[in-house]
Amino acid sequence: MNEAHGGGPARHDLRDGWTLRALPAPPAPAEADQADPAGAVTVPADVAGRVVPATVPGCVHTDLLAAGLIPDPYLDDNEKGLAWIGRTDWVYETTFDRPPGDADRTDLVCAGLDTVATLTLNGVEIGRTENMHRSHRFDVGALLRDRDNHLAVRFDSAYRYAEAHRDRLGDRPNAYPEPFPFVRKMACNFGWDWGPTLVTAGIWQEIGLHTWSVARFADVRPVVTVADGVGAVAVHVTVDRAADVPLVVRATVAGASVETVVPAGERRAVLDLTVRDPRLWWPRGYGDPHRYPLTVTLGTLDGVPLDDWTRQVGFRSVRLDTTPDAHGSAFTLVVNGLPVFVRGVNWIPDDVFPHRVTRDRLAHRFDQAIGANVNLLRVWGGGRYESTDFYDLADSLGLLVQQDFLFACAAYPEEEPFRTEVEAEAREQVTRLAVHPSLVLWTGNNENIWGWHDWDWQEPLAGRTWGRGYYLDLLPRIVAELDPTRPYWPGSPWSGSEEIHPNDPAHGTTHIWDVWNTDDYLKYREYVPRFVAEFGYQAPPAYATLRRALSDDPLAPDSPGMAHHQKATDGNRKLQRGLDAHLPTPADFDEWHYLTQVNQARAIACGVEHFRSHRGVCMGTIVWQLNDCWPVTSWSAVDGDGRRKPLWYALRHAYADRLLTVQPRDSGLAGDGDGGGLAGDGGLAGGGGGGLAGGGGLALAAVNDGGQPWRASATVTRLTLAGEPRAKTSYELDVPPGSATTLALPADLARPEDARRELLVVEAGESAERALWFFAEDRDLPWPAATYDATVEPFDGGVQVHVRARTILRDLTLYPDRLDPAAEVDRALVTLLPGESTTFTVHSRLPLDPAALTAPPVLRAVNG
Ligand code: BMA
Repeated sequence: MNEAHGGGPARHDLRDGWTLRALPAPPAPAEADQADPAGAVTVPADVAGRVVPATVPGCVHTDLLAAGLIPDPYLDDNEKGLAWIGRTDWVYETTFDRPPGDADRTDLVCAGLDTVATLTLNGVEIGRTENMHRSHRFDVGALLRDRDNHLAVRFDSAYRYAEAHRDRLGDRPNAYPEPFPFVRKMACNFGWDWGPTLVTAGIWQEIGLHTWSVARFADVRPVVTVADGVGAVAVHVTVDRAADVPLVVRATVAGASVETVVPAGERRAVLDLTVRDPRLWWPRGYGDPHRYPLTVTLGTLDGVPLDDWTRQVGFRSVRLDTTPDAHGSAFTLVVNGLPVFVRGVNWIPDDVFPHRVTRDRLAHRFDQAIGANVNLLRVWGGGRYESTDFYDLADSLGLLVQQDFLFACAAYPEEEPFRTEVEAEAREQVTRLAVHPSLVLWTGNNENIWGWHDWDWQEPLAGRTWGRGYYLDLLPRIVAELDPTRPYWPGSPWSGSEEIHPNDPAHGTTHIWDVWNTDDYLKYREYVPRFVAEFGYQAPPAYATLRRALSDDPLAPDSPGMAHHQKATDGNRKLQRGLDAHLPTPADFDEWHYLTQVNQARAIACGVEHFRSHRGVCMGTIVWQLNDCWPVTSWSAVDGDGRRKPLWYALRHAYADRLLTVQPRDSGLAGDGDGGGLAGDGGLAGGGGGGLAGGGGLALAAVNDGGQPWRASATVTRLTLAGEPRAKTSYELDVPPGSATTLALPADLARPEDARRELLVVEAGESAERALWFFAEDRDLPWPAATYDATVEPFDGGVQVHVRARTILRDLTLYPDRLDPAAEVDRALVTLLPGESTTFTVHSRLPLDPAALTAPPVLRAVNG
């Protein structure tokens, strides 16, 4: 507990002494039982009636796990045996003494209850809640005694609540056979195509007592703008009162200060501050994310302090440019007047049990995002409104954030109690998050407008509500009222108007999922979208992650644990389809593991490099997905144990400021970039297209997302797999900041003599990583068996593995986690030509066996 100091307000955490117990099942209507046998609950004998120590914030699953009453839900198929938890009612209880002091008011403040809760203090019911995404406050002073106050929070089964509303209102179409649209609770808790079904209950955020007198801040909502070198902060304040007296509010930022009196009887005030020439908050890659502390205080006329509030604000402008043009209509994020190409990743809850996601864990994950040259995180709508730690870290790092409102992949009812809950939740979350400069875009939902159009919803809906009123009316009104400087986009995807198909790539944002579901990844090249808000490709997690989570012996793509930790429809068949199209047939599980990871990396690199080569028309890509919430085969770049897959390394390359890439282009497209000059000295003028007939051409694209012009000499060499050059041309690159340019390659480069035995290598000195182009698929190439010399050199904290290629080595990757689960390596997917060398730096505290480190399955290439 924090003790009260003086007579001022104080907060007293209630973290101690909590216990948890399962309640006997309420009598179920006989009919419902028959209709839904899955709904039957059997609490195991050793849990029934047992009082279990509880952690707050926390949840039932993690308490039962800590007490040794359930196995770890993330291991093997333990998930299956735990479905009863979400169908059981639970009660959390604690006792506490009255906080010291003689404050006017004592409130019980719950930052987050998951979800259907009834609160009782000293035997008196003080409130009910039914929304995980809201906080709640109860005036409890009159019920408190000096000692041994008994607080009970009963959680009714979220399933029973949701199913009852579903039965009352009528079911609606949903991508998953679960009732999550009928309860305001994290949707993916009910299972997703990357997540387990573990329906939680508990006090998932802080709970405590707040003592205060006279008045307190109910909300402080700064609206921060900057224009023509002048920053403005309009501080909107709402107070709660215990006494009807005049109040003084003072706000201070960057040396500017302003004070106002809130007269007796009034609850609101707006204070306007002006800051001349503020330092701007810039996204990563554009400048420093400078912030200023904003302090707002509340007091009486005679100077007694009552409340205070401090946050870091940033001066920056943001808008969406959606101007119609020859290609459709744009979707360009403009920050401080500069169009930003979004190099994004989608973010899901980093753990099924969100209280386990500490600030340190977020900081590590953000480091991983930044390390992959990411500049935006999209907080996906099936999870949560992200935490204050999340946003504060993003603010401090200059990472941009897009936050979805919490609706995903289903039709949502707009009837009560949902309409009221959604409105209250949205008002609270917009008010909480609007202060963060990193937040640049609100989105109404994930895929629900698309679903209404394309997923056969309209007939079964038969005119029932599905969420349209939220996305196109309620939510934009709330954002316009409470957060008027920030853009709102009704859906992901959304094309800007109900007249246009919501997933039309030529307008607004698009999700590209046909590639993973039905088509080959080369199909990415058939799209030139304005902004890709989701596209993804699966791979299994790291080997060490699999070995920690699964006891399968041996591991196989379809061994029981692997199968259980693959949640996507036909996931393994889709992985196999991708392998068949591109890579040699894996001989065993280790090869399958490596090749599926390589294929994931190549698929996403193919998409990103293609989309970036169309910079100007396309202004953003958000890869599905950065992270995982447990150990699973998924589209993530970082797995559920936090280990980076090869995709992470591929993203670091594909998302670099300066990107060289070879792209197939019909001759008509050559030179179609959005500016810049790339002059060939090989007898071919930029944009000419040379003698290449349409359809068979290749172009060199150079993309510059840095702030400086990119001037360098680039060479393009056509050579054999044995490294013998066949043709070579040099170009002078001159790519202005924020642009891409393409140049058709001449026939002597673009046309191999033997497609199966040649490749192109593009280099531009130190100014960018090199680009490769193979003329045939790996599965069709006559690879020489990989031969190399490798030496291992220890240093304090790890080893360096030097590899010198004797043959070509395709996508050479080192997996030190196979020897030490904690080991990490600095590079992956390195292609070496004969005679070339590379060094892998491995951080590990264990002595690693040099022989194991330099041979498969730890060190391996496509060709061995
Ligand atoms: C989209 C996402 C997620 C899903 C992913 C992979 O639908 O919005 O709902 O996990 O595709 O299927």
